[in-house]
Amino acid sequence: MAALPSETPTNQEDEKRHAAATALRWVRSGMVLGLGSGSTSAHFITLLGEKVQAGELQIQATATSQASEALARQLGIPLLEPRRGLRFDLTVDGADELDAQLQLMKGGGGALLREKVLKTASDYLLIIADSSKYVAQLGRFPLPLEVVPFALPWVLDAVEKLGGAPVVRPNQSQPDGLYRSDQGNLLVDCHFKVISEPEQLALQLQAVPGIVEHGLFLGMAQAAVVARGEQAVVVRA
Ligand code: ABF
Repeated sequence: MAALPSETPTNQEDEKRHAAATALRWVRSGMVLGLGSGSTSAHFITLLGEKVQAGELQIQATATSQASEALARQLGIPLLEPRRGLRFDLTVDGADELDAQLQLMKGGGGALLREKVLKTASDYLLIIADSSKYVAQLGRFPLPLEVVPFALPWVLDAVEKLGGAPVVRPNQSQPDGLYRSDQGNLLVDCHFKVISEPEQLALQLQAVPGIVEHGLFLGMAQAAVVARGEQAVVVRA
């Protein structure tokens, strides 16, 4: 695990902002960008919007969630609709956990499907995170799954057999009290506590019908900016 700077107490929001600001160094005019989701990505989108509005950057982008899309639109970032052949020079996104090998746990914000779709269409994925996300081993954060509603009972059985305690994500604002993704599917958070074989677990989850996507992003990120206090450490795969 790459050493992070000193153990002084840090402010998580300042770190998110710092990581986001550092990520702007990767952006060049003319790029087509994938815009991530979550609060760290929101800082990045906001800072990017300022550069676009100031005429300092000419870019186009697609967002990984309706929330990020609304923010980007509000900031005047030119948006591209999904289309055949669309590729991204760079996608900047957050994570719930990342380890020294840049294995990622993502989806705590519910955007894992579009995040993985855009990552797969990207030449480069840069993760931005505060120091609390940097872990020795994935798993303390519950692994999110996007699940087709019809398949839910059997998915819950399968997750339990794999050793994860599944919890269907609630949302009090929904009529049935359950969270819905941008695609209208359910989210299931799986408490594995420790995921010692992420590659194997990913393959096992991919074999379960009805799981649309899981939050393990393995071998996908080229670099991460992890902010600790005023310092930003670049972790490379
Ligand atoms: C998103 O960023 C998700 O994959 C992940 O859940 C979230 C992390 O949220 P935050 O940046 O608010 O900690 O990409």
